[in-house]
Amino acid sequence: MQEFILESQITPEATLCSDICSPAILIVGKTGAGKSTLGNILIGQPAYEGPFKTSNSFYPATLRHPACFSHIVGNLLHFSRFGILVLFSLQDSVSQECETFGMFMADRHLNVVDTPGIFDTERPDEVTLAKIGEVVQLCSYGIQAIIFVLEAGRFTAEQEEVVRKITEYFGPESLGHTIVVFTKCNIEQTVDPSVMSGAFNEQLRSLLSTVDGRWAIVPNPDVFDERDDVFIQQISHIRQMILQMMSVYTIALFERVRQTRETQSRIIEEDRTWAAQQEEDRLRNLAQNEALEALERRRAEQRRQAQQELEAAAASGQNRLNEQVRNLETQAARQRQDVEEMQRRINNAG
Ligand SMILES: Nc1nc2c(ncn2[C@@H]2O[C@H](COP(=O)(O)OP(=O)(O)O)[C@@H](O)[C@H]2O)c(=O)[nH]1
Ligand SMILES: [Mg+2]
Repeated sequence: MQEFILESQITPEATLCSDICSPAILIVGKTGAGKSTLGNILIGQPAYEGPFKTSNSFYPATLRHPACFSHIVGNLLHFSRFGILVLFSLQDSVSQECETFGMFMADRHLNVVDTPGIFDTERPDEVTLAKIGEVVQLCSYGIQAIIFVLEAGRFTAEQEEVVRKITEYFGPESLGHTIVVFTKCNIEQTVDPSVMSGAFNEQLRSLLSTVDGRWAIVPNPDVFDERDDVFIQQISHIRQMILQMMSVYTIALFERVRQTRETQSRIIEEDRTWAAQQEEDRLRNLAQNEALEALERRRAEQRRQAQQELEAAAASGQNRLNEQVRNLETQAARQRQDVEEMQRRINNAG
């Protein structure tokens, strides 16, 4: 039987992503996986009406929380400048930012950070990861745990891609701080997690072994009451795993991962620029050679034409000369005949 951990308590100075003055628990995963719902449950608040806004959140509920209230008032003022209150825009803007709420868990103060979803249709993953990176920079007390939220069911190629992207972003060491949790499980799986694990496929088993088998089930709040033993037991299991992490994933480590990633990106970029330059040079040389060859061909053609014209001119000059010679010969023959005729007449007259 698991040892139950006392309900956590949301701290009065709950904040929206500022001043993260204790170790953080990052909740990451795909949009709609159930991250915000889990965030609320972890800080001991109603699943859909806690300060983390879920797709089910309704504004009057969130307005009850003072920290959300000030944030929302800020948004209202912003929108009211245009003379219109677009309430649903608030939800859009809020869900795309990281949100943080502090809490005590077994006398330790921790900050739960809900992050925008990877694979969001609204914006590219690079932007989402950059947002997560910004908030991680604020976690000067390190990251106690990264909770990876996956929807139960077949472990899809897309989920595998989410895991790859996040692991690549946080670096391989982060796996030592990762807990995989499954949402949207059925009653049978939630009551008896071995039903769930019995159906894990090879890829999922391999992922879970990289996180030292840290996985848990988030009970469906639509089915299980927060006071239900199954609910308490599963959430306590998650809290226990969080608290059992020996060290925090420090920002220095994240910084190193970030620098390595940036160096790799720079090298890739430099390689790409170099390859592009090479290609440009190759094309320029090719163009130059082709231009030279074309010039050479044109000159050869000009020379050939000139030669032809010369020969044609010479040939026509010769013809004209031959014609003149023939004419002269004809004239000479005629004159000889005339002389002979004249001679004959003279002889006859004599
Ligand atoms: N069936 C089921 N639905 C859930 C569960 N957790 C969250 N949801 C629903 O999934 C939707 C998205 O939840 P939300 O926490 O906003 O997801 P997020 O985008 O990852 O923050 C909401 O409609 C929730 O009601 C769960 O364990 N089971
Ligand atoms: Mg959310």
